[in-house]
Amino acid sequence: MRILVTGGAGFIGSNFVNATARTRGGVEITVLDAFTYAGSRSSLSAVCDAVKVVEGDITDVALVNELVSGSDVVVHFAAESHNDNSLADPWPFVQTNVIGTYTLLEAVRRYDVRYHHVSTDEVYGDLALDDPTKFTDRTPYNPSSPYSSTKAASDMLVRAWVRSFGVQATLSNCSNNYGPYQHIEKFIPRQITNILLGARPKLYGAGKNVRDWIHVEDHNTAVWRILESGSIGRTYLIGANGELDNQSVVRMILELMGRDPGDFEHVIDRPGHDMRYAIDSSTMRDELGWHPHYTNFREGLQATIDWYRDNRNWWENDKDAVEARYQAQGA
Ligand code: NAD
Ligand code: TDX
Repeated sequence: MRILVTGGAGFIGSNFVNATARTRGGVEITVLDAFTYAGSRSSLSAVCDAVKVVEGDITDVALVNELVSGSDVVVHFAAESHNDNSLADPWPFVQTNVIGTYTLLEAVRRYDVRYHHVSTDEVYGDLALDDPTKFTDRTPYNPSSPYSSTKAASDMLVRAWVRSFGVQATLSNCSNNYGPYQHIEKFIPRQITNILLGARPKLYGAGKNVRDWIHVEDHNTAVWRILESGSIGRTYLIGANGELDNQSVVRMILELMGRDPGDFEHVIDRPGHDMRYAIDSSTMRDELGWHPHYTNFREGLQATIDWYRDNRNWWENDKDAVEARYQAQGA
């Protein structure tokens, strides 16, 4: 199988490429990545001999056509992925998430190539803290931020290309991922690296917002299960029953790193901040027989802390720029 992985140098994509190269000998992997601030060659250093890496943009029609025509499957991870950045400057989100997805869809349509679209639970908007329901594939779309609205738009394009043109596509909407190689602008790595450098973790607002955490490797085993057994046109929700409020996560990180669990600061809240995400992943479990492996969040978090402690050279050159961006936002 020849697989084209867009965004394969980012957080989830690089974990997908590393795991695939390690465990699936018959798969020929090509990565297409623009190496924005979020992409890193060093995330692929363990597999660089086994993987072809192409630096390029998913909106480049000629390049996308060339790479898609030589592939059996496309797995589309590439995106602008950070909500805070989308509030500061939405345009790259429209360009990459909407036009980029459109460009890939036109290519897989032309060359009749199987396509999997990686999306987010944020397309469903948010839930109240006391809402007993969770997101399902029947929950109406109601995105809040420029980021989530462009992901929602890209999902709609995929569904239309399936129905109108018979494109062989599946979709997945996953909850918040954590694990190695996540950019330090994101919540968990930002707090771990702050503590490693002697700074205090920063909690937006009161910190009562809830995220439904899943280990990145579990997300990726689910993507493989969908590629192998999913039904064309279907949307699969991926989650691991990992709901926790942000303040509890910060306290756990501090405790696991041997610090006072109350030693964090409250900073200005994110505008339009979604309150709670929660995924009902029973279709993945009951129909596709997928189950998450990392069911103990505390253990997964400890391993993630150890990874950032042991791989300082992977992140420390980015830290000043990331914190300068936050400081400009008051966060
Ligand atoms: P990331 O920001 O870490 O990585 C994105 C990658 O895409 C980077 O390597 C970047 O260089 C590349 N890229 C960006 N624009 C590009 C372009 N125009 N052309 C080619 N490459 C480009 O993101 P991530 O957290 O790994 O997320 C991957 C996917 O998973 C995204 O589609 C995201 O919406 C989705 N997702 C993420 C999460 C999460 O918790 N991180 C949860 C659910 C879904
Ligand atoms: O310093 C911080 N302090 C803080 O309290 C940061 C960076 C975040 N937060 C809060 C905001 C959120 O409630 O932590 C929570 C998680 O924040 P992010 O890591 O920015 O993730 P989120 O906005 O939930 O979106 C993530 O999950 C869904 C990914 O970035 C998206 O790509 C994915 O689609």
